[in-house]
Amino acid sequence: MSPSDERVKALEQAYSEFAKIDSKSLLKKHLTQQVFDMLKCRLTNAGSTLMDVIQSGLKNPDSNVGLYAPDQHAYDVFAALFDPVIEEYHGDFTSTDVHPDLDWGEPEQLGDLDPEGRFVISTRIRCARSVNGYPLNPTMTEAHYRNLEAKVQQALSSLDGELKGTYYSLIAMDKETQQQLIDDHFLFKEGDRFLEAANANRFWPTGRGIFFNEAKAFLVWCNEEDHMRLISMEKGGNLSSVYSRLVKAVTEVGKKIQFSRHQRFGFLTFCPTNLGTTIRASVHARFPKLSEDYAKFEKIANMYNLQIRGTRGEHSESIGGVYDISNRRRLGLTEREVVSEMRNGVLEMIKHEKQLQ
Ligand code: ADP
Ligand code: CIR
Repeated sequence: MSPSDERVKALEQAYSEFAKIDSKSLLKKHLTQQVFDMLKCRLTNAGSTLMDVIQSGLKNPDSNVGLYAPDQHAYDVFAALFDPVIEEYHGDFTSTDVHPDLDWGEPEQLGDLDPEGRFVISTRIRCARSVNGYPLNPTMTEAHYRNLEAKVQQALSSLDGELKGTYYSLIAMDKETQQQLIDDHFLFKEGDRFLEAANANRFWPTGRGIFFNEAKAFLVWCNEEDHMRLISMEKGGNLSSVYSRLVKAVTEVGKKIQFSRHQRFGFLTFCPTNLGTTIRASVHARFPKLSEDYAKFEKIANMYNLQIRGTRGEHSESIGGVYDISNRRRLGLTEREVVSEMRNGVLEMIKHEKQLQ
C-alpha cells in the first residue's frame, strides 16, 4: 500500500517550502532530498505517512528535533530519517545498535548533589512509559484515551505507602487549579505547539490527567505526550531519595501495567529523543557566576552531555537565574549511566561555581 497521489503531492509541496526556510532542527539537517524521495510514498501499517512524522518540524522551524513517531511501526518504516536523527541526538547510537537491558543501579549510592543547599533548588527525575496494546497519540481514538485513562487510574489506585495518591482528570479540574499546578512545576502545560502540530492534542482534555501523592513527590501524567510519565521530585539536591522513589514507583506500576518496548530502542516513546531509558534527570539550580559566562556554562554542559533548559521547562527562558539542567542522552546507555551522567555534570558545575565565588 502507498499513500494517494494527493498526499504525496502535499508532501512534495511542503518539503519544497521547508527547503526555503532557515531551521537548525535535526529534521532540516537529515531530511535530504535523497531521504525524502526514498520515504515520500511509504505508509505504516496504521496508515501514517512521512507527513505525520515531520509535520511538527515543518510547522515549527525553531524545533530542536522536529519529528515524532505517529505509531510504533513508523520508527521502522521511516528508519532512513529516524536513525540519523537518533544517532546525532543520543550520541553514539548507530543504526545497528540495540538498547541495553534495564539496570537501575544502586540509588542509595548517588547521595546529595548539594548538601549545603547553596545551588540546587530542586531535583526531578521522570521517565515515560507506553502501554502495550494502545497506539501512540496521533493514531489514538477518543475511546482509546478514555480506556487508557481508566486503566492507568485503576492501576495507580492500588499503590500504597509513600506512593499512595489521588488521580485528577483534567476534564474535571478548574482552570485555576490547573494553572497553579503548572506554575508549581507539577503539571504539563496545555496547547504545546510542537505536540499540537504533531496531531497529539486531539480530544483534549479527554483522557488527560495527573496523579500525585500527598507530598507531590511522586506524580504520574496520563496521556500527555506519552501514555504515562512517572515523576519523582523534591526540593533540594537529594538525588538518592528522588531516584529511589522513582525506581520503586516504576517497579510497582510495572506489576500492574504491561509497558511497550521496541526491539532496538528499549521503552517506546512518541518522541525519538525520549527512547531507551526515557529518563530525564534534572535539577533546578542557580549558578550566578558560571552562567554569567554563558559560553563556558554551555561548554561544561556539552562536555557532560547535559542540556540546559529554562525555568518553565523545554522551550522556555530562565527566570531569576534558575536553570533546568538535565541529561540529554537517554538511549544506548542504562538507567544507572544516565543518572550518573547528570550527577557528574552537575557536580562539575558546582565545582566551577564555587571556584568563581
Ligand atoms: P519533561 O517532563 O519532558 O521533562 P518539561 O521540560 O516540559 O518536560 O518540564 C516539565 C515541568 O517540570 C516544567 O514545569 C519544569 O519546570 C519542571 N521541572 C523540570 N525539572 C525540574 C526540577 N529539577 N525541579 C522542579 N521542576 C522541574
Ligand atoms: C523539538 O523538536 O524541539 C520538540 N519537538 C521537542 C523535542 C524534544 N526535546 C528534547 O530536546 N528532548
